[in-house]
Amino acid sequence: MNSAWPKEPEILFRRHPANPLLTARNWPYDVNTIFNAGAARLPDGTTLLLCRVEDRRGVSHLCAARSRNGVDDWDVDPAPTLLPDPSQFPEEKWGIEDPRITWLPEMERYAIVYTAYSQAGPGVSLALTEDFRTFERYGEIFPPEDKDAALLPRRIGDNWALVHRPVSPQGAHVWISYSPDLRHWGSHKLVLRSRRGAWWDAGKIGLAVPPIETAAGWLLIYHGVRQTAAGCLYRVGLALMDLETPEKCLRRGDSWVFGPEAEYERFGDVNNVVFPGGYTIETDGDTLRLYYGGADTCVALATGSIRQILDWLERHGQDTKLGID
Ligand code: BMA
Repeated sequence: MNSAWPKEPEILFRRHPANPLLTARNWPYDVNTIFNAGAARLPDGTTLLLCRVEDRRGVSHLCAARSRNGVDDWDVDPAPTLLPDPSQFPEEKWGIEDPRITWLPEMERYAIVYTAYSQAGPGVSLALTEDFRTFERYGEIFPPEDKDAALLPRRIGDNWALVHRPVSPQGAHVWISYSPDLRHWGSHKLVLRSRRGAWWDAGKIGLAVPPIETAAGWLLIYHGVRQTAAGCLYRVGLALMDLETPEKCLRRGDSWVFGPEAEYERFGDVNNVVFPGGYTIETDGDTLRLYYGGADTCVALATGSIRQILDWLERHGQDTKLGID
């Protein structure tokens, strides 16, 4: 057989047999759906998922679930952990969504970057926390329309770096911006363009989980959206950014590496969506646990090997700055 035309796709992410891990049925109070969680491994080894919870008005808030093994026996906060606060932050009027969590060693706190859904559209907001019980809100750091944002865990040179996805009439591409203090942002650079035409990531792309630092570069797991006659298809692809100049894309995979296949990914409030928002790394330093929303209705888990993912990018990635369009 010609190895250039393999019969089977290379599997980089394997679904956990316990999927879906969390649904509205696991919730201690009445909600519509649970999905799109950010993730953190706490110092005692506990996995914390900060889930997006949509109430029966359609407005979202965030709620924490903790588990010793990151798979089952979840201890869900008995009431919302972080509610929209439109009296102080009017940009949160229609809810807060899709958190991404980064531990900042310099601040000794977690940064939660989330979507604030305002009457002017979705923007990017930031809060810091030590314990996921009390939060210091920084408010909206990027105005609408912007979302799918996460902080890098350390400064690049003197500045913090935020990967995000502003939308312009020219498209929805991934950008990086820099700040000395997490409040004032500038030096905006285009990182990764959505492709065009028939591509799986044509039109709209966005950062999935916070960039993962590896010896080869920042591993960027992103989602791509394809519009079809039956609605949108959300899939996941890979890119690699330079460690000290993260706006520089070193490699970008052509094909998606994870897409909606299981029933809980194909059918839900929004069909055909896999939407990773958080990851943890197992103690072997290689096994990646990717937590993702399925069909805007549940939280699920897939695991992969960082070594294998980087090897795939080496073999299949295009050596390109901005990708093919
Ligand atoms: C995106 C975000 C996600 C959602 C996805 C599919 O625009 O709003 O929260 O999972 O659409 O509906």
